[in-house]
Amino acid sequence: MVAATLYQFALCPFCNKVRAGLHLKGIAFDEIEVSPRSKVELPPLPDDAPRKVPVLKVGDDVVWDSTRILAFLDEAYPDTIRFTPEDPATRARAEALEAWVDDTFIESLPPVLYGTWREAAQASKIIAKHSRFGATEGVMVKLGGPLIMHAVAKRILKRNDRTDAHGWVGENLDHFEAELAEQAFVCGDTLSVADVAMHGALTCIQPFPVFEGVRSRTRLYAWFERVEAMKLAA
Ligand SMILES: N[C@@H](CCC(=O)N[C@@H](CS)C(=O)NCC(=O)O)C(=O)O
Repeated sequence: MVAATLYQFALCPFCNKVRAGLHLKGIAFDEIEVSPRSKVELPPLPDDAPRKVPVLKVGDDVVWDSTRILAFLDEAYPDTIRFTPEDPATRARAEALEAWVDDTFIESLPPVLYGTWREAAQASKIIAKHSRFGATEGVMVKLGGPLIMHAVAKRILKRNDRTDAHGWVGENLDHFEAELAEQAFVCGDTLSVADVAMHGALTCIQPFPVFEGVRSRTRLYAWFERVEAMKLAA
């Protein structure tokens, strides 16, 4: 089997989505932690590709963007669990929910992680535990990261005309839980890209206090653990 390499930031929700996908498919992969400022570790990319993570390299294939990467994995590893539903209506719903996670849910996260100075300071300690940077980059990421993210969090709230960050995430969790309803997975009996995206985003906030709001929701947390168990079993 050709080696797969994931270029990532450890606490990036889009990277955690791809990591979830790789684990669920049982694909072994190496991880390269990319420096947020220079991104020198990224493999050569075409001019029209954004210099962002995640990027996945499998043999000569270099794929960027978490949504494209999950679709690529279905094609490149046909003997593994499929994320893209065959039925057109289910597929459309799964892709719409995946886009909602990427565009709306993930957008609402920085304000609850870094919205107040207290949260930003706490985040700095959590990031120090989870990031894997060298000395200089490490200081920048652990101290500079939360400072920058605090400003980003304020901009996000303003852009979305929101003042209550935690209330906003709560509404989003309500929305996903309502879509999940009594089903095993958000699009029915079978796992799809929508589950992979949401699981990745939630894994990313697992070390933060806001994850308590996930743990306390019985149905949502049971779903989270169901997907987690599939990752471990693959
Ligand atoms: N739509 C992309 C979004 C990727 C993205 O925004 N990645 C962020 C990290 S969470 C990034 O690399 N930011 C670095 C930068 O913009 O310079 C995906 O799904 O992969």
